[in-house]
Amino acid sequence: MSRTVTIAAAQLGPIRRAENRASVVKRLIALMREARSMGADVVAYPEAALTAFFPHWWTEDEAEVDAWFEREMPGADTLPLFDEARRLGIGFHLGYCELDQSAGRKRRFNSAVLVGSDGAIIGKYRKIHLPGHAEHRPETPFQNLEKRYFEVGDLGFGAWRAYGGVAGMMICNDWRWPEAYRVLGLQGVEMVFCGYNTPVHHPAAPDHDRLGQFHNELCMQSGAYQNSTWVIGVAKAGVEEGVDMIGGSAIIAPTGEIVARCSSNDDELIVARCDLDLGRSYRETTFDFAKHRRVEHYRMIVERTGAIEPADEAPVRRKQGAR
Ligand code: CDV
Repeated sequence: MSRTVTIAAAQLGPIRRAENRASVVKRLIALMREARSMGADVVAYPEAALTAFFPHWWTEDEAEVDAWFEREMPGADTLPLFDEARRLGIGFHLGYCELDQSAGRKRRFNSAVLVGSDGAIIGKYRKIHLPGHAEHRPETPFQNLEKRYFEVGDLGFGAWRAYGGVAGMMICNDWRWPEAYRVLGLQGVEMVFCGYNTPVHHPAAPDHDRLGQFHNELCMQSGAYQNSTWVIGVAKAGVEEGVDMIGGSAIIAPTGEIVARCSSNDDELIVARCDLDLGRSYRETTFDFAKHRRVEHYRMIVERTGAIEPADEAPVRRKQGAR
């Protein structure tokens, strides 16, 4: 029996700083309806998809910071998205900023959830690789204050039974790190969802600017190929409050080939029929991890140099009741 899942990537154009959640959720629902009408089983949205990308601005006002975050998922503003998914029978992946109080103190994360076609949350991920800086840099045209506004995610790189296969998540800067893909690959992941907000300009290294789109595709294509998985990269694109962000949302096959790519810097949908068995011929030959990886040698190098940490090889978390 063939295992195909039709996946849509819903790129977003800029979100205005003053745009409220209701307006953004309307945009997300319009894209979800379009995705369903094109036969999609699941639609993926970008990183921090509910607001403008506020880590580009410095503020010391706690209340102003908190206003960018969701205290619950779904909450009153996002419930219509969950209801519409259930009504249409479509799953989704959503990046958002999470304010968590469960540890007895306020914690803020850059998070994402996988939601089933029944509207139930299947899994949650909290971004691990937080780029940028924590201190105020008023001399730059915009800032990358993720280290100020978020804590490092504490949930690891999980994988879940979802959408007829095994799905994992990472968020933006994570995709530049092969370890992130490999920890998912070790869990047999077949689809990796990754939302991003990537500015064209890199204030700390402007000579990288011309390569932004190339690095984007380089990371997604090598991550897909080396781990025999589909990768769904979804951008927030266009000029958002003066910050020009790359688009180029794409769906990449386990062959490493891009099978669909956005062409605008606005709200735009791309759809691909993804054969989840396509990765098998790579997983069982070139990238048969059990046969060909040389973990003992990697460990030896790690122990000798102390340069890097060995990867976490946690087993896949199987969610009861998930497809
Ligand atoms: N949102 C991100 O993680 N953005 C980073 C930028 C700041 C370099 C990225 O890796 O695309």
